[in-house]
Amino acid sequence: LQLENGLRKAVEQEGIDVYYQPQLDVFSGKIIGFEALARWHHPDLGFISPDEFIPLAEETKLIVPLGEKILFEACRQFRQWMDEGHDLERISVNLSAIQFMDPTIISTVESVLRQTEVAPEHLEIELTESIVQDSVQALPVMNRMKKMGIQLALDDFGTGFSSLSYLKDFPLDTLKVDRSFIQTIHENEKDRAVVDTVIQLADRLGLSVIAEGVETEAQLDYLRSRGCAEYQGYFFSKPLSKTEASALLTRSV
Ligand code: G
Ligand code: G
Ligand code: MN
Ligand code: NA
Repeated sequence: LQLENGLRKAVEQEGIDVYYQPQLDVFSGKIIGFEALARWHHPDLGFISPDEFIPLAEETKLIVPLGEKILFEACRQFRQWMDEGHDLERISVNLSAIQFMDPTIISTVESVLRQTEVAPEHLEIELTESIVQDSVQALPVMNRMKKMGIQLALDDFGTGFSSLSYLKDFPLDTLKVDRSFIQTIHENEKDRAVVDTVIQLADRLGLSVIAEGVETEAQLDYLRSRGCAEYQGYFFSKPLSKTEASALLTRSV
């Protein structure tokens, strides 16, 4: 309950920050975009992981106002970077199932894009499997987002109970290969087989692929050898504060 009250306060008082993890072109090494990730520095308890507070925000429905603030701030920051002359393709934002199923989601996204003047093509929404599993509810929302021109990515692909029918039936643009497969590429033939297959499958279906959780040069080399076009991970950078991310962009011009 203490944590819940703290979270409510943090949502009201802008106590939750948005961090940005660079996404890169595997071949050119260019920064093509960022994934927005929520960070909470509790005044007494210190850093609290999103793995802890996002589920709490979902239970308490605080995820709806919190998610809207994160989306707005991420788009506002993206707009600022573009205005500063950085040539980025996208800002990726995670949505939880509760946000996605909320009847206000479409008007929220429309309003944020309008206010921040971000073209919908630059916004990528990351969907979890728990969203797409409820296809009766999710599909119409996905279709409306798609029609608006927003990009849709399936996060943590390959974990849980991913069904291939999602790929066939849903208007997805991108698969995000879960980091669990990337991290043992060099130890585990089976993980290599999964990664190779996801890359080929995406290619055949006309989807983009991004590898998550790339931590070593060897992993990056492997992905390059397999034609995986994009990656993110600690090898290049952990998620950064907006100040750190801005400095990184300025340095890499
Ligand atoms: O940033 P980190 O890897 O610690 O995030 C842990 C989990 O929290 C990941 O599954 C990530 O997708 C989720 N997460 C981080 N930020 C957000 C957010 O803004 N919204 C939602 N819905 N999930 C987030
Ligand atoms: O579920 P989702 O993919 O949104 O989770 C993203 C989370 O993964 C973020 O919390 C981020 O901090 C974490 N992350 C990003 N890159 C790496 C990495 O290279 N290694 C590990 N272990 N975690 C990473
Ligand atoms: Mn994600
Ligand atoms: Na993921």
